[in-house]
Amino acid sequence: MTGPGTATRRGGRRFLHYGDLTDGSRLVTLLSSIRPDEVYHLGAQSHVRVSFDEPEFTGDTTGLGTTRLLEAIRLVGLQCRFYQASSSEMFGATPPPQDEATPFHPRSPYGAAKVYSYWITRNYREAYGMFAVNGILFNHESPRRGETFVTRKITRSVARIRAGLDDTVFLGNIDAVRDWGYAPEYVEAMWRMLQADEPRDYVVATGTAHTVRDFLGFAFAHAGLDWERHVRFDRRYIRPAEVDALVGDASLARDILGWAARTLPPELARIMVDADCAALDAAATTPTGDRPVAPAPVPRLGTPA
Ligand code: F7E
Repeated sequence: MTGPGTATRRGGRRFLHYGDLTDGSRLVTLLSSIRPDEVYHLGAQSHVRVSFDEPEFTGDTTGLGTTRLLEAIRLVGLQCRFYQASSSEMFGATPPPQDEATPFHPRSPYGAAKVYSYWITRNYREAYGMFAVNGILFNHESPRRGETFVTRKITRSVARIRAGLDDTVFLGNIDAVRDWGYAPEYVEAMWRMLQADEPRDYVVATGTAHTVRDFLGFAFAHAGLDWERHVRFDRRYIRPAEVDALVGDASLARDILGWAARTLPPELARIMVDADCAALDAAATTPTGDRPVAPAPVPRLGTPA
């Protein structure tokens, strides 16, 4: 909610409301007029590299923004359920596998701000009895992923190289290990957390470990390309402190929520490459002015596991 606003649905229509996580009084007026049953707090300055350049803004939005939202709920007297988008970045330097009992050791202003938000969410649960939960989500991707995050940067480059529009993509540390899942499945996990009988915090992850190098292999190979011919190193993408390895253990989510990841990184890379290639092909055959600006829609979810 640092941008144009929140969405509410009444009578089949969706409303966007302006609001900002740095504007506490606006959050109060918004919540008192919407009176939601469920609040999914996903707003943040969410780019880890950018958080080193804008640490204060990141702390204000990603950290204090959560307190403003929780406090607005409390002041309005809402009985709503609250979801906090906590992050695997909170684990930072603590080695994998990481679960709900793993100690935090954040390695960026973003990770530190998320740790603050995690604890303020728990504090409102314990102090005021709010149904407030932390979903500790590991990296979750889709064709809608922002273009500056590494998976989408790669799949977009694959599409452009395949189309002859580019030849090279510049990356930083390709030895970093991540646990990449498919975002629509993770949204389902978020929803399940708010339907549970008791408020608890959950790790959401696939439990698989891949390097950025692996993801390059999956994405380029899907387009019949050799990534080593097209990838160059650029030190500007190196972070002052790196998170070397994140691999989640989502056993609790499986046992209590009945949730498990279904899409693993090789398939995820194929979904994203296909969407970026299709968007580029559509742009090439659509008259200027009518060109699509968004990537292809994410496929609908099947029956939950
Ligand atoms: O980087 C390395 C980079 O920016 C992944 C956010 O959604 O997930 C995300 O955070 C890895 C890092 O995501 C480039 O150094 C190499 O090791 O895609 P990313 P992230 O930092 O893991 C967590 C769960 C969140 O909560 C965050 O909000 O890839 N890497 N070369 C690169 N990363 C980027 N962005 N660009 C590169 O050129």
